[in-house]
Amino acid sequence: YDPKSSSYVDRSKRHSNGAAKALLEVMDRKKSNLCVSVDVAQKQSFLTIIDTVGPYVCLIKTHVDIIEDFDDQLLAELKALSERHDFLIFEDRKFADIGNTVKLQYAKGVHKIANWAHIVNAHPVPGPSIVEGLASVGLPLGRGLLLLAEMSTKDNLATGEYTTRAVQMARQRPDFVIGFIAQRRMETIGSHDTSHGEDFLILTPGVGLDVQGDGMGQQYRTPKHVITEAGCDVIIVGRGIYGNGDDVDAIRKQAQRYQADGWKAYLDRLSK
Ligand code: 5FU
Repeated sequence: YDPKSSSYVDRSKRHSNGAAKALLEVMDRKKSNLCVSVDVAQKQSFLTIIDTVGPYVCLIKTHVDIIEDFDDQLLAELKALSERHDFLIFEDRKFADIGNTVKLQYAKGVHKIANWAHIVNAHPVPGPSIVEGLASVGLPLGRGLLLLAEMSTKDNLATGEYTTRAVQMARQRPDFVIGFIAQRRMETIGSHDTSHGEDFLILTPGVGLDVQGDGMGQQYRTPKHVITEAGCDVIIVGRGIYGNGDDVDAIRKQAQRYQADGWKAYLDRLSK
């Protein structure tokens, strides 16, 4: 079994986790493997971008702690947009603490992330206890977790044995860990036999069509490289979509462009 040569919709049937299933189904339904990362500080701008790109994405990625005028109304509007435009929500929280602390950070505080984010992620650095802490909150709500097995930045430390250990941690909780933030497929890592039929979702940041980096360590690859060649599943694009000002027509055009490019890269991979 090779997830790289299987369709998103066929793969949805292999997942028991509701968030993973729902994501693969919406990707198929909307013909989109595009996740837009909406990293802006004002609520109005945040909601306008999401309303503009919503029809073209399978997933919206947030950093809710960036928003200066955050309030509960924003969450209500985000939820409404996710229903209107048919996308899931991924809060890029990058939990990284002991089980008890991440459990509190996930469920409580001002943001109450578990109430509205279908998917969150965590650094594997604390070991399996971080997954247990998050699962105690997320599993009863049908949520899914991604582990950060690799990063997109220059000279990052998530390589080699660290990446292998992240994959081993995921294998211990397949009901909750639905995949990885990574730059390539992970099933063959740790000399694992692919005949196990393992299927991870690989969500990949550091995607751009026009520039190679941002002068602060970010490194960009194209959808063709990420989806067709590296076999990842979802392209995560931020500034490539809204980085040239807040003209909604320009933002819409970029979202359409990345959606088309990402989908073409997926079809090319299937026909290989
Ligand atoms: F885990 C990672 C990573 O390795 N690289 C990233 O860029 C996460 N990101 C996030 O993806 C980062 O926090 C941004 O929210 C987003 C990329 O935004 P960009 O504007 O496309 O560079």
